[in-house]
Amino acid sequence: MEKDFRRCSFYQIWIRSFKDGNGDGIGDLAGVLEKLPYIKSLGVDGIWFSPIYPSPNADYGYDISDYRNIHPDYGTLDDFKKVLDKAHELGLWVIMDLVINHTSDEHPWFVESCKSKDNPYSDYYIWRDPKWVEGKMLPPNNWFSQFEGLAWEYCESRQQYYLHVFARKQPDLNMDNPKVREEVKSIMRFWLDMGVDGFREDVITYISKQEGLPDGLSFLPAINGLPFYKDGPHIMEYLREFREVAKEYGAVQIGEAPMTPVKTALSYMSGEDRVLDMMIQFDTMMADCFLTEYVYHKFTLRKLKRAFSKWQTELDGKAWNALYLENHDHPRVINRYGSLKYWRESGKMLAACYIFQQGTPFIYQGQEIGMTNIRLESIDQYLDVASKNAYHSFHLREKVEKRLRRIHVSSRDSARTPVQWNREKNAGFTTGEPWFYVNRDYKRINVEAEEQDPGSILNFYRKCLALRKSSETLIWGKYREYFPLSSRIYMYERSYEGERILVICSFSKNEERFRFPKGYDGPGELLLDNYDGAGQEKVLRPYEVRVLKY
Ligand SMILES: [Ca+2]
Repeated sequence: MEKDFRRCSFYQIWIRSFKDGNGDGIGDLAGVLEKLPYIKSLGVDGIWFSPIYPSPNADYGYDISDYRNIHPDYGTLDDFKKVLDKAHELGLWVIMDLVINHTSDEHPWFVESCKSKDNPYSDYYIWRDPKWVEGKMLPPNNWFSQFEGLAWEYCESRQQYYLHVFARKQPDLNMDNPKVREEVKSIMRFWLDMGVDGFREDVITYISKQEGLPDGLSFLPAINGLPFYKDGPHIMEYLREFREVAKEYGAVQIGEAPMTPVKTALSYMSGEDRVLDMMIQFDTMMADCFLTEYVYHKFTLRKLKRAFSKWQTELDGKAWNALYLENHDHPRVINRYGSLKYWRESGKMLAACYIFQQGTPFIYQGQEIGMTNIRLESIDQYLDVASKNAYHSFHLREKVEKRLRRIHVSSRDSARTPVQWNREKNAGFTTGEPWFYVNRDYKRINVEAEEQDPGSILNFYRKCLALRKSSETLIWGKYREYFPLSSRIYMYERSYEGERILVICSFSKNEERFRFPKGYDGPGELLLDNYDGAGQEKVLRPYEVRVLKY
């Protein structure tokens, strides 16, 4: 199957909340199999599965205890093969999540590694002796974990600490050990031999740690070790080894790259000898927060536009963008960058504002129907380790209601509520008791209702993807932003072989006057908009989007 990933678009499945096929309240592969025709109907070309491997779920699948199997909650390897075959039959690629910065602490490698300093797995993880200061035992350095407390956990049987950049139950692998890299390649081959089409590689830029593991700046919570484990000294070597395997199979590789500047990203994914095909940057997720969603500030369009345009222009002609506004790590985008009052209008505008940029669009489950953040009443109802930690670590002097409001706008759990399929009990997600809360808005926001409504957000996503697919300009065209200083309107052009397409997006709750850029006289041919009936030529209605061809 010769496909160009640059022409493709992908649908991300976070399986636990996608669709339950056997009534136990947990999404599974039977549910995915049932919904493959729906996914195909969106007009996407492939699926990215967030981890579906056995996992104790300390970080919902991103803590893997067996790389060569399927979590029993989700089915069996045979069930997976059925999904894979059916997806291929429908012309859909299947991309697996490759989580190799760390494993679960319940992975047999780690269980063995803990036992002694001289067993076959003793050097699979990053073990260090304690530091003794005035008779007191301290961790080897001052790094914080990104999820909870310090980045080190003591292990009695080895009398040593192990490193965990994320949760305690996610020990970091020692990628400097060639045996570990052989394991990674063997895992890749296992899935590629089965027929999967590529990998989305979790925090792949963290896998090479700086020698000596030096102390970080102690006043930076959560990320003080970052300079010493991000884009580390041997990262290119290691990624080249993995690339060799991917190349044998023609597999696509998408690297997750938190806090990676665009210049660094280019070093990974430009040129023929690139080690990654695309990278998932975080800049465009930061328009209403600082570094992480848990440090909220008011949404500013100019910050979003700067991030969009930076990646669009810097990668142009050199590398290829992965475009997204939602995934399992971020709250719902309508709550963030759109408006609940103008739910339908802003949901559609947000779709068009990114899908028509240069790059490969990713759509996260539920995004295509405009799912919104869930509002839970107490912190105990939230399940995500990072949300709980943020609640218990930051803004402790504020009232409970205010702290909960912060979690409501920032929690990853909002992306993890069951997909709303219809207006029946549990939104049609399960016939049993759902494992997590269903958003109360499901009677209004669900797939079935939106299927029947030609003006729905769902059908708008279909139109966007179909339009992109049919237009060489929207796939290959050069990107140019107009009026970058506007704080209410985002306007960009894609141009290719004499054709120009202008995308005009309002991020305002009010009507906004606008003018066309120099060189544009008149409204062109309207390819797509999100209101019934034409408005005034030079006034945008709230959250209006127009896609115009010249
Ligand atoms: Ca199930």
